[in-house]
Amino acid sequence: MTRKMQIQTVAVFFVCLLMSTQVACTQEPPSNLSQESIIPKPVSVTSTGDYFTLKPGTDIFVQGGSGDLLKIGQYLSDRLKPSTGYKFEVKTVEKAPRRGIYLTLSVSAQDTRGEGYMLSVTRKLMKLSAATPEGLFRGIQTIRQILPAAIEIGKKQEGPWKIATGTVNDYPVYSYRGAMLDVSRHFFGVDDIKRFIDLLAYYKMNMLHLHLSDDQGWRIEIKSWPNLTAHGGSTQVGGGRGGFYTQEQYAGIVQYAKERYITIIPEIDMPGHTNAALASYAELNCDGKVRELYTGTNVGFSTLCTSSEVTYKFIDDVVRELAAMTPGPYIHIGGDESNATKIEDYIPFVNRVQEIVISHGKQVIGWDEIALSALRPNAVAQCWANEKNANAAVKQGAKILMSPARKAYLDMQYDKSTKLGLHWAGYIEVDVGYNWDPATFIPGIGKENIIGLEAPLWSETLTRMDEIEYMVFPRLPGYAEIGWTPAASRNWDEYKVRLAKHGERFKAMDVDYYPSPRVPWTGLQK
Ligand code: TNX
Repeated sequence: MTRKMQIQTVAVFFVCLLMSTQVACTQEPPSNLSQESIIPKPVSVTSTGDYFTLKPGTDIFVQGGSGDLLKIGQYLSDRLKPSTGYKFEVKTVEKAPRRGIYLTLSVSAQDTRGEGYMLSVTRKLMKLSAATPEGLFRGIQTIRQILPAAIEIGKKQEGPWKIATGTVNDYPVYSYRGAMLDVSRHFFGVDDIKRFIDLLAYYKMNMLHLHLSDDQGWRIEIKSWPNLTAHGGSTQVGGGRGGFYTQEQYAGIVQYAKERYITIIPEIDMPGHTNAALASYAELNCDGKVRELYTGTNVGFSTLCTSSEVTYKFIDDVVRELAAMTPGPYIHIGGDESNATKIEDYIPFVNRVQEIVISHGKQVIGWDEIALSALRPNAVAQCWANEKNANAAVKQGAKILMSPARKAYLDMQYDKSTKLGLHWAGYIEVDVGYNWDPATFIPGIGKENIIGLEAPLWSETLTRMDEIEYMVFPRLPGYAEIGWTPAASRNWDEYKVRLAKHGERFKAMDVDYYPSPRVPWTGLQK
């Protein structure tokens, strides 16, 4: 053997050794799609034991040339690009490609309702089908959740990017699955709202209720009553500088939400919780005297002048402008805690405001107190405190939106040690927030009476986005699951293991969250 040959033999030996260890190192864990931690839990999942892998050349194919589908394809591409560093080109095709990611509206499954979707993953093709673009959008959230958590990191990561093969067949129980953000007590800017919308979308929620006015601040520009924001929006709880959304900014929020198949529900709270308006226009007060701006946190001291025609002209203008910039079906009229309004004034007031909302082509939602008046067909009562009110609403044929404070209020503290938030309705640990069923919560009110559930976040104690996140996570995924997954398939002991795995996703998305001791956190937690 010459010296050259000797060197070659040794080199080949080492290359082989290296290759064999590599094979050992990259040996795949068993693939099991049914074991993935998808929240909300899908209706059914089957596994076929192989892997689909995202690669530098993986493209996203959408069927037909529809703008909606191309946008959804682009949305998926934008989610996958930063961490993988791949291109994910979006291409239109007429029939299923042989490999890649394929989004199609040609669904034949009977079980795929409006928001339902079917995902089929084989070694070469990941096919997502739905009856509507909305269904495809929900299904994309499932795709994100069955990829490694690192897919959510905003910069390039090491792969491999594998997805277990099999099928998911999925659709929601309730059509209204939402959260509320109080931007009145403390103001939050457009970027915060957009981030909130993205987090809702990740858990397949479809409604965002914005509490746009209260005693402490008026947050939406109304062109016919400009002082509402100029003066009424200038402060917030604690006396700091407030803020408001111009109509253009609001339209931007609505559009951003729409692209994520989320409906914005604007609330103007009345006749109580109106000090910001009463401080902006003297004529809204029965005594004609303008009120001082308020920066405290008491409730129940303010009321519009229910006997004055100016009040109804004001409401008509506000609702007209709001309805014109809100494509969603609902206007929320508040109606809660009107302790400064006599009941004999409150009832005709709410009746008349309902007419105004209907005259502008919208459906009424109000807090459960509105059931004290004569509810119009299609009105929705949002049940937060009083079960009698909820029952009265159902007797009148109204539907119920479930937001019971002691289960679903995101501003309630987790336990005694939580620094942010309140506890007037109790402490809501993560399991407490998860363990209930809207369809059995109030005697006499069943699934047929309920449009869904909403988790409200009041902001008396919250001033920054990281504080919002801390109160919202990890409870929000639980509310999303209650709204999506059939009650019979839900179980805390099984859910908490799935939720634990989402800790890595919160970190990847840079979400501040409460590391509850009741959740067996794994992965990056330690
Ligand atoms: C009650 S819930 C309120 C809000 C407060 C909240 C604090 C409801 C309809 N009214 O004004 O911000 O409690 O948790």
